[in-house]
Amino acid sequence: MHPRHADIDVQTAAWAETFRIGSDDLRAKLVVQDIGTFSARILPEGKEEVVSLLADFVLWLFGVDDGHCEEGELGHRPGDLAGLLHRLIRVAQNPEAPMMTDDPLAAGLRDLRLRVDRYGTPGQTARWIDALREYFFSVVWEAAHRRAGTVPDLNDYTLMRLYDGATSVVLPMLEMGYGFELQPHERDRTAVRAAAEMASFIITWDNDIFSHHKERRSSGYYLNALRVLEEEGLSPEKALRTAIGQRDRVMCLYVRLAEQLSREGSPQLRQYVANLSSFIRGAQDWGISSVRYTTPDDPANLPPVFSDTPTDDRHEPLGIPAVDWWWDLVPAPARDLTAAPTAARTA
Ligand code: 3E9
Ligand code: MG
Ligand code: MG
Ligand code: MG
Repeated sequence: MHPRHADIDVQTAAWAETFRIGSDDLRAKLVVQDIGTFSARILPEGKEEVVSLLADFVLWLFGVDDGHCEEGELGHRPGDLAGLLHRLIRVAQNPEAPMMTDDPLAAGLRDLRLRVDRYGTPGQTARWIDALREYFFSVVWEAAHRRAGTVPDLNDYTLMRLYDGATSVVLPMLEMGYGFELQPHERDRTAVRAAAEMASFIITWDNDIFSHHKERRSSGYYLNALRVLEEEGLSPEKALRTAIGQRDRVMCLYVRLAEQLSREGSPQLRQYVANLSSFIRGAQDWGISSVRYTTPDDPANLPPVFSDTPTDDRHEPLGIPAVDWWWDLVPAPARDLTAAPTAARTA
């Protein structure tokens, strides 16, 4: 965790008040959810100003995701939501445009954009805005399901979840945090993009597992991997075991791919992969500890520690067409030569 986590957490609460992010009720909840600490876990050795920037940005994202999508009226009106989100993109692109001048989220976004300019390159700023657009696009899809009361199938859900957890929009800030720029020819390599997608999958599947208690009890529509699996006919217990097995299998693949990329890549790529790993771990540590998901009055029965043994370590695609190609990128692990004579012959 970044050593300045406590101060950063206090500053983020103050930032939310200054810009009046979310309704008074929502803001009162967000400011005690350790969002500054979350950012300090994601960037343990990052530049303090960027840790603070990421913390404010994550709080802002919850202002959108909780305030407009999951708890607000627009979450049931995908067309109107798309309009609002397009206007916000314009504010991020051209903060000087006299638009949404009375809107607190727009004012907060203008401030974030100024700080992104200070710590990022023009290319990183552009990517941050593009990633914001892909996050917005996915929450509009989610809103269409919310309005219809439908649950997407596992393939559609996986595709949506690679973006609607807002994980990809954090990635440019990881580079800013450590003051480097991954060059496009490396970042856009299929294997490097796959590593980032795997990190998104793991972070959002973990979130779906940790936030299920909170989400299931919400009065309205909710969507997470457990609900998708239950909708496909699994019992709640089997859905939980399946989701954990899926994230473990992707985690095993991610670990192998991360090693491969770190071995063959530039120093910047090594740093990027290390950042993805810190993001995964930071999201886990925050997810099991924040009062967002569990409180003494309303415990979510989350694990206090993590296992280092996967429940499922098979090097085998999950049967989700949108991501099954991930397994083509990494050779299967060498078999244990002592396990069985057949294994020894084929190894
Ligand atoms: C997460 O999904 C929604 C994002 C907008 C939250 C902002 C967080 C990040 C950008 C960092 C990634 C961290 C994650 C995914 C926790 P969801 O299920 O709506 O989050 P919730 O907290 O309500 O379970
Ligand atoms: Mg959400
Ligand atoms: Mg949510
Ligand atoms: Mg969740």
